Amino acid sequence: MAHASERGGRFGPGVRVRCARSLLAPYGRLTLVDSDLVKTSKFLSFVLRHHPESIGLPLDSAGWADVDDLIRLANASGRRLDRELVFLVVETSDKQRFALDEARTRIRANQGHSIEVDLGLSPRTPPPVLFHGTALRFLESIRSSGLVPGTRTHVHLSQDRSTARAVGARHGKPVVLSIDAAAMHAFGSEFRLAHNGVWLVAQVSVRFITFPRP
Ligand code: HQG
Repeated sequence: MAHASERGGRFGPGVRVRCARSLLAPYGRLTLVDSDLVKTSKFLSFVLRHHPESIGLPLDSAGWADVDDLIRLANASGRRLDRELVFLVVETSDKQRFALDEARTRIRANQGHSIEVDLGLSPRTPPPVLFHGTALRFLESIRSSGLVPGTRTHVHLSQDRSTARAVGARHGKPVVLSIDAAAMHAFGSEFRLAHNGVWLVAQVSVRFITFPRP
């Protein structure tokens, strides 16, 4: 579900599969299908955001893992992985979930962690209004406790309504909340912009949330 929007991607619906095939053709992996990319992306998210220990993968304090370690340990745990597939998933991720360092020897998740990592993001002034996509069934709880990060390290906010709606739809009937980011910032909340355009905050108090009218 978390990766449902991988159906589209920045190359547009359907294009990524053809793209993947042509990119991988020199390696003889003509049978690669879209679901390989989605499955691998989910696996990378699981390992790099949440459970590196599941395959014994060392991450540094900034969340970076050695690509060769990742491939070796993934294969040892029964997950078929090679450099081409890793790079392809990074390059075709619609939400730019992952980053490679310049030498392409290290990889990390751009955001979405539940483990504590220092992404090295400085606090920034946010746009006056940001959006949070959630599901109708969470509204009652959000009205009483505000937005909390749950299993992640941060609450995720989007710059536009349509992105927020897609995020909310992962959980059920989507609802888009408007967040008074200017006021939060004025009251001292720190905002960080992840490399993939997601805004990260520790939490959002109810008083900064505008709920849609029923
Ligand atoms: C909700 C995806 C009850 C919150 C997306 C959300 C995003 C509350 C859910 C990224 C609550 C947590 C993160 C409260 C918040 N009571 N429910 N007080 N406060 N919630 O998945 O924001 O595809 O952890 O509204 O694109 O949905 O994984 O967070 O519905 O950037 O790459 O609790 O994940 O990216 O759900 O999504 P999540 P999220 P990926």
